[in-house]
Amino acid sequence: MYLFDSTLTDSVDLVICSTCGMSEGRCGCGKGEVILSGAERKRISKFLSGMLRHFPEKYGIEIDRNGFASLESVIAILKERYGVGESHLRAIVQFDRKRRFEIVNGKIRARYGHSTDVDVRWSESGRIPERLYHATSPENLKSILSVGLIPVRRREVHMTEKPDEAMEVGFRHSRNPVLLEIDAERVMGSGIEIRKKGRVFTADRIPPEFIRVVEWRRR
Ligand code: HQG
Repeated sequence: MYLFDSTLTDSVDLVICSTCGMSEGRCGCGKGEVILSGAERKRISKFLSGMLRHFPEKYGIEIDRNGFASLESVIAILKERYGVGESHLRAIVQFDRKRRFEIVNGKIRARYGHSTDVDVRWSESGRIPERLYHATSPENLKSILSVGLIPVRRREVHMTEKPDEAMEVGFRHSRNPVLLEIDAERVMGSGIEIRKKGRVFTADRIPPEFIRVVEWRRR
């Protein structure tokens, strides 16, 4: 039995201070200024996810084969829509708890979650946990236990190391999600690649024999 205890949130203010630099919530000396409220930060982050993962053409930005857009083009759009600039974008990226975005050499991309045709077959180095978690709505269970986890509308299946983080996702789909444990070691042993992308782990598919339902209740 797994005891669920929710603590994750990205809706804390982002603060800049001449002494302490950039921080989340109050800075060390307390003199910092809020550059983005928690709500603004969340709104912009959701917009970025939508644009970089699903609808770049809607906003006229070009995404390369690896999912990168020029930082300049993204900043221009954020300026127009939200009146914010590069420092705001960098703060959003830096403090994102799920490490959703990555800035490299003047370009930005979403690490995961795509529905568009970008090359998703890359992985950060680092350990792949032996067990991974995914939570879903109860209506999906029968199908998942029969054909496995498939990407549905996205390019990959998404999993997390921590059951709590999977449950956060599950609650977006259902008030009473089903928690699934994936035997990642056996998945990889069967020749299916598992990729690490920030705090998220992805695969092309997870066959049903490596999936088990975990009972849970609130702490
Ligand atoms: C389900 C968010 C029936 C699957 C999250 C899920 C994640 C099946 C839904 C990331 C199935 C797809 C992705 C099958 C899978 N039969 N249903 N065979 N196989 N499904 O939104 O994992 O916060 O595409 O269980 O944190 O919920 O936005 O996937 O319920 O990391 O950064 O089909 O998006 O990231 O739903 O979420 P989604 P997801 P952000």
